[in-house]
Amino acid sequence: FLPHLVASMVEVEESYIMIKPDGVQRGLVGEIISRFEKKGIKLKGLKLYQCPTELAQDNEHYKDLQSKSFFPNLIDYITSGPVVCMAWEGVGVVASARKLIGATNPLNAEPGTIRGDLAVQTGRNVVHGSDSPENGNREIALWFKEGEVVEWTPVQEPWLKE
Ligand code: IDP
Ligand code: MG
Repeated sequence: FLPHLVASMVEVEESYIMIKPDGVQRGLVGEIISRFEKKGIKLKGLKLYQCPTELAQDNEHYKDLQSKSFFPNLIDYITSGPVVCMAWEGVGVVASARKLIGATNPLNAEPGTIRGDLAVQTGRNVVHGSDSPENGNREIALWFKEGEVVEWTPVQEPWLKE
């Protein structure tokens, strides 16, 4: 395939991005949102939310991590203060958001990524991003209520897509 053909096959996806309590407490909300905004993806949902402990424990969100030794700490961490819940849409947004976020362990995250620039520990890695388009849809449905995700057309769209 020619690169432009491959690029045109990547689909419009949704990613659930969440600024974790450390990002909010450290005053990094604007900095983190601006990195996604500048990339040219579309913000469709945004709210500050205090996640209740019961919800975090039963929540489908971290279901695959329930058996891990760090799970209780993860629940304490994620419920320790408000988080910023976001829904972002764009072509290939799931993978591109993960690249902007960087590796799970901030010590392995490249400079220029959010975790590489702004964090030092896996247990305080400031931001979450969906790991597949399926999980993007699933997590947005989990964290947002009906009517909280907005469909709209940014005026800059012709300047982002040819
Ligand atoms: P990801 O956030 O990069 O997708 P996952 O493996 O899905 O990484 O883990 C989810 C979250 O669980 C991580 O972002 C981190 O906050 C926490 N976590 C993962 N592994 C560890 C660990 O070994 N110690 C403490 N926290 C961890
Ligand atoms: Mg993950």
